[in-house]
Amino acid sequence: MKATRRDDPETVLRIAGRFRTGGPGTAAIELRAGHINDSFVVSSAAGSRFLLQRINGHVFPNPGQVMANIVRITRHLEHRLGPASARRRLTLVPTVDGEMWRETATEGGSADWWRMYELIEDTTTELRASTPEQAFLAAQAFGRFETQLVDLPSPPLHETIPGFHDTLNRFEAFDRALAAARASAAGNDRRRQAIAEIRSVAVHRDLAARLSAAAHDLPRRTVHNDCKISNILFDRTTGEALCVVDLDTTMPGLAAYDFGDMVRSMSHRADEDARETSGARVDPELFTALAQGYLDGSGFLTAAERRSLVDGALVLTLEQAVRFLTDHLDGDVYFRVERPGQNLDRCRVQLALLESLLARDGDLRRIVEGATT
Ligand code: GN1
Ligand code: MG
Repeated sequence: MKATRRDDPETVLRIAGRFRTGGPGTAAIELRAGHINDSFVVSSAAGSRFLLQRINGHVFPNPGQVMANIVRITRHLEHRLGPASARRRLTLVPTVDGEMWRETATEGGSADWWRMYELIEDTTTELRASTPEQAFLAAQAFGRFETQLVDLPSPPLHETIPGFHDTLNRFEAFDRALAAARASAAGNDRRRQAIAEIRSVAVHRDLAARLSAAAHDLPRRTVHNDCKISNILFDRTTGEALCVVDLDTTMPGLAAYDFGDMVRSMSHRADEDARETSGARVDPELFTALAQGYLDGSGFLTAAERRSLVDGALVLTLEQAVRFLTDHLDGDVYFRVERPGQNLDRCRVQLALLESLLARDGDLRRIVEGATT
């Protein structure tokens, strides 16, 4: 029998054929986007294109809950935005059996979980905000997305990754990774490469409790939880921020998580995995655009939530530094890497940004206070 790679186009097309694509698939091309799931663009003979994704079962312990959430979110957005809004929201493609996802068995005996979306054509994605205008549009789109979910009928969405933004817990996972790294030669090599970063996260550890300490004052809302610019589709012609994508971690959380993620990913000019960190400094113009865009799009924040936004930026940037560092120590098992040391580079970018956020803490708070809604 011919040996097939797990993801050769034939295999992917066979899986795509189990979804209602209106005709056989003619091509499947892997899209190297995101650090977690595997994505393929599938073209059909009828000329439509689709996004087929395999959910990472190591990261999402319960893919059924992920999909149950996404079914609820996409239906709610369709209902709220109306039938003419197809480019402004994700649309799941059902399987030929009328299910919203499909499970396949792997050679190792475990299961793969697949889902398909209609591809929204004539859009572009960005890896970082190139202008304040773009940062404003992205932040406004994430704010609007939260607004659209304010009246999502109960019950609350499933917590697809428990404790996702529990920063104290993230530090505990880091402690475990550090202890485990000390116990092996390869682990010790990785630890030695990261001595400065290990020190730096220890220095800032007190910040980890900042949001949880204020949480009694902060309403839990349905938030996106991964507000980076690459999760927005921009219209290729008009540049409009059309659609928020990546709904896997949309679940109950704090507005400060989302704003914090926007700042950590869009308030500076460094790529997430830049090898040198000079661009990882907060740019007040980008930051102002983010605050204005988010406040404009969300429009529902309480005074306490508004006061928590800069703390969100500090905590989320630190948390992401700790997550990348933990994965470096673990041997790159969580975030996809293309080269050795990439997670350590990612961690360095976050730490450099954190230093600059801390240095301008007072300015940033004044910007948020002064931002008009
Ligand atoms: C991961 O898969 P992707 O690239 O959308 C991660 C986020 C991180 C982000 C950093 C489930 O998102 O939490 O902030 O990378 N998602 C998960 O770029 O861990
Ligand atoms: Mg994501």
